[in-house]
Amino acid sequence: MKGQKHVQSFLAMYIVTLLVLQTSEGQQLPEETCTIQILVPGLKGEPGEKGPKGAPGRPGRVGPPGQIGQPGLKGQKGIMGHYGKVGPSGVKGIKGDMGDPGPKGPDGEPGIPCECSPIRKMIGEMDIVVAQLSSDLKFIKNALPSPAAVAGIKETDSKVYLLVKEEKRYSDAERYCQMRGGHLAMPKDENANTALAGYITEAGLSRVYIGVHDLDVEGVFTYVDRSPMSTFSKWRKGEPNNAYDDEDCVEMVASGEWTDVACHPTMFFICEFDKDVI
Ligand SMILES: [Ca+2]
Ligand SMILES: [Ca+2]
Repeated sequence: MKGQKHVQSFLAMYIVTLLVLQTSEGQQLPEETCTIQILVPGLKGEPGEKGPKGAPGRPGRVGPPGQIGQPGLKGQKGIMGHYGKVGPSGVKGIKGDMGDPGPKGPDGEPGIPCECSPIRKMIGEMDIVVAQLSSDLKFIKNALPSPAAVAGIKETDSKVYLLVKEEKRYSDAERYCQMRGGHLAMPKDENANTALAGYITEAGLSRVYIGVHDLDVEGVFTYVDRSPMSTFSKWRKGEPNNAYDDEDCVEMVASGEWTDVACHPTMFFICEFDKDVI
């Protein structure tokens, strides 16, 4: 058995040597390539010295996320940013005070001498007439939408009276006068009452509403502009009698006397206007 094992080892060495020779083909081999060397394994040697320190290993795996840190201290104030866009226009402001008067201008050219003082005087008088006519025209435009219904226009120093030949109830008559800037006629003294009576007679009328009533408090007559009747009245004898407990308005007859009558019948009437108002 021992001899057989020895032969096997020999054969193994032989094959190894052949393999070494085959791998050396193509290289510059020495002349003695045909020499066969038989290699026999030697005894196990002594352990070698400790080798040098190896290279560092590869990095380890990524660890788990850390805990949330504590909030840091507040930083310092930053520098001012850019200006923003221009905003929309504001509302219009209140008008300012008037400025100081400007400097005096240069003197004008001297005028042409003439004898024109009489002409100037005439022009001045015409200006006054024109102003009066303009005022009258303005009044007529306002007061006379239907001139055919007007029996006449009369005036005293302070009043203008309009005789209206349209039959209206008391309240409608007063409204008609108010729409034109006046009231039903309010005779407050003998002169005014006499003038009104004359207008009624001239116009051929027998009776008209005037601006007197006791609609607010029975028996207490006032003017239609709510001014009290203090010193003057012109009641006909036996009036006011509040007949049928239904007479709260007042008419003037052609003689100038007053009578309390009901307010709902329709009749002609007289409006009055203050001259300084028209
Ligand atoms: Ca009455
Ligand atoms: Ca009466």
